[in-house]
Amino acid sequence: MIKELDLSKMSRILVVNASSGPGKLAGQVMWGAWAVASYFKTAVKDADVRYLDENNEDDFRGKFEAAVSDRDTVGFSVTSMQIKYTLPLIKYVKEKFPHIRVLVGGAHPMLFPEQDYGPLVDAVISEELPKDKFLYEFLPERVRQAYRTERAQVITGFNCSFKCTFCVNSVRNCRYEPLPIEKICADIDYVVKEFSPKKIYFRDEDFFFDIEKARGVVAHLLELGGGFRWEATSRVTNFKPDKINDELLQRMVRSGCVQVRFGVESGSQRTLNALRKGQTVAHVKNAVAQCVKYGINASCSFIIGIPGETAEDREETYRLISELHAMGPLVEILGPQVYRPYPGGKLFEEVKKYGLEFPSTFEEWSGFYDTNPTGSVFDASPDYPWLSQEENEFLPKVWEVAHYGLNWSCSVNPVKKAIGLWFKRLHWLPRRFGGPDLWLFMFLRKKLLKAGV
Ligand code: B12
Ligand code: SF4
Repeated sequence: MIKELDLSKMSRILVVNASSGPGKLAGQVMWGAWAVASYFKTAVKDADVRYLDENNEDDFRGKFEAAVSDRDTVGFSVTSMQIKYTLPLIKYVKEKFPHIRVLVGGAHPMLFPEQDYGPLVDAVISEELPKDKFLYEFLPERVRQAYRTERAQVITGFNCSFKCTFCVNSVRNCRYEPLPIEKICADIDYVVKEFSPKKIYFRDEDFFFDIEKARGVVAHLLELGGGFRWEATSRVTNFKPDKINDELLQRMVRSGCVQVRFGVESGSQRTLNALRKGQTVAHVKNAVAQCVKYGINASCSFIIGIPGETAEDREETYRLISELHAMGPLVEILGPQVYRPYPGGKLFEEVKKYGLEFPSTFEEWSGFYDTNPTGSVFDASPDYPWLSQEENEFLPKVWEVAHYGLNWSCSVNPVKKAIGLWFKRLHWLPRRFGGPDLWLFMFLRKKLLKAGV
């Protein structure tokens, strides 16, 4: 048992997952906090456990204040980006109810167990709690709604056995952990019965790593006889004769598979090797071609702006993007997004050598993402010392050109298609990542998105 976590002192527990940015991740499942609430509910005798996820509640603050008063323990699940939104809640608890025990756990405490968490935090849990139960009573109504109308999620495995340098798994002593097939099948059955979803996303860092498990899931879906589509994430290296072969691909399609997501990252073999991605450009082309052959959408995500990457490496990425895009409308390009050095990962340690400074206390972390561009996904204008001033300015615009110029150019909507072809000809092909038309388009697009159009 984790020594700081004395279950005998806990009875009325609140588990909180605060926001990670100004926008809410509405409809998303917060697996860590959900696992923790479920664990407390089953491990603590007669426990009264409540669960609040800011992403999925209206009037979160009001509900939080109402829920806190009669608790003896409040546990916060924190990634580094959530500290800013978690710290004010911790301060509220300790000011009003100093007797309540405040726990923090999650990605940040796992990465920084020795950091100074200040006098308000009673226990820092830097280990995983058992994650074998996800009790549906804690699933927020907004997530239930997303399960019914957009897509449901079923977790099929945890972690990954690879050690890509930009990923948290490179500094965690972890291996891929599949969930038992009986458990996955029971979960699928429950989700299908309860939510009648149109689509299921199998949450797994590498769904096909354990091919027997993946085959078991496909067999179960075939037994169920369809009625919904499904999607999953895979490494491209799983597409080989003894794993995802033609026979399995046919079964996948018959069972409703519509999308496989790939972390392609780069078209430069040099960069892939530097990232220790354990894949070749040939693996990427093969996996995407196999998906296209069977009518499965291949979603390919890319990163640029990685320390050590040259303009020629980037050009190789653009060329691979063009080549995959030319395979047809089933290929979706995600990014290329500028590398963001989130804490965790060997590359994060590398970038410190360039002089980037990161906070050393929990309190300091809470202000970090206000001034540091790595916190925001799309609006970031980085100031990375390993990039030139020009690169810092134009690299964040590359995804805009790739998305609108390539994905939109295949759209069935004639307006989107026309805009897409414009961007493809005038921006993507000449590699022109700027200009007044791009600025105006993004300005209008943001306004329309904000207005909900
Ligand atoms: C699935 C996933 C998501 C999902 C769901 C997130 C969630 N909170 O569940 C979505 C897509 C929403 C998501 C979004 C984001 N993610 Co994410 N995500 C992951 C991923 C791949 C798996 C997490 C997971 O589900 N694990 C399974 C659950 C059961 O385990 P767990 O979360 O670790 O929780 C266990 C322990 O931490 C502990 N624990 C957790 N909370 C608590 C609380 C208490 C009180 C206690 C005692 C214990 C405890 O017990 C849990 C059970 O064992 C991880 C990578 C990884 N391998 O961890 C990245 C990861 C967590 N994500 C990350 C990032 C950066 C993001 C985003 C900021 C991305 C973005 N730019 O928008 C957002 C922000 C989300 C947020 N809430 O902060 C980083 C966080 C880095 C950091 N230093 O904090 C990670 C580590 C990936 C990376 N880059 O290296 N993500
Ligand atoms: S990036 Fe993907 S393949 Fe690499 S370690 Fe992380 S989860 Fe595994």
